[in-house]
Amino acid sequence: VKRVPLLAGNWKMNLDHLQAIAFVQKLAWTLKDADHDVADAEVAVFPPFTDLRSVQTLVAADKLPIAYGAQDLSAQDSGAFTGEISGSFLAQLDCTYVIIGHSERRTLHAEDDAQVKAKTAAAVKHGLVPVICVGETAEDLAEQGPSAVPVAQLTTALEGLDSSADIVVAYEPVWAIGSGQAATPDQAEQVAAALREVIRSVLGEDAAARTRILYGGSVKSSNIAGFMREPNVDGALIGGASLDVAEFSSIVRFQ
Ligand code: G2H
Repeated sequence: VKRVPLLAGNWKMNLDHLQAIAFVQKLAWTLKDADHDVADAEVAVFPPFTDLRSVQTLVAADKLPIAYGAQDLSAQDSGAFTGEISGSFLAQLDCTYVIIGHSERRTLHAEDDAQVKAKTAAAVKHGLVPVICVGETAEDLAEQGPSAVPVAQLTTALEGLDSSADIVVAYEPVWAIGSGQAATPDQAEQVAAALREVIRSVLGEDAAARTRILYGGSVKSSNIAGFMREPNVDGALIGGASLDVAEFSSIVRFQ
């Protein structure tokens, strides 16, 4: 199975609606100028909710080779959940993806593995591809080694999913996020291999072979190639470095 690399920009709470339009247009021009082929690497952006409608319009109007998704969703379909966003709303905006369980959600919004599991199920139910984020803190790393926490997080998130579910997994060691201190390609590979084993044992061989596992945490144009050489790393989730069109474009063209 050939897994098409996925280079995904997590904007976090950056770029308002006008900035998002300018960014996506400029990104599309840059990729076109570089003759970027989506068969070689898929490009996705994850803007704030309030930008998604504009991004949808822009991508659809010019058939841009840029996928997009949201940074979170509700585990519920609808109802009295003030401030929450349903997966059905995201599906109507033609989102392909939705990030689930980013460490900032886990830490700042106390999202636990049970919620991540419920949100993963909701995403799949609404036809969205969940980008399930897992990763250990520096403390976890010191106490339990590199794979234990991400493996446990992913095992819970995948419980009850159909083996045909289309998912993406992002390994983001918390100590590497926004710190400038990325994991080494070796470290990323070791955990990605363990996560692929989890997918194999919970969802089966086909799912393990086709599912893309991303590395995230201080990825930039100068270190992307090392990660992409690893057999179990199929792309990256990029925060800070995805907010600059030139930098993000050169990450996308990592070869
Ligand atoms: C990790 C990553 C994107 P950054 O949060 O999800 O951010 O690349 O800024 O470390």
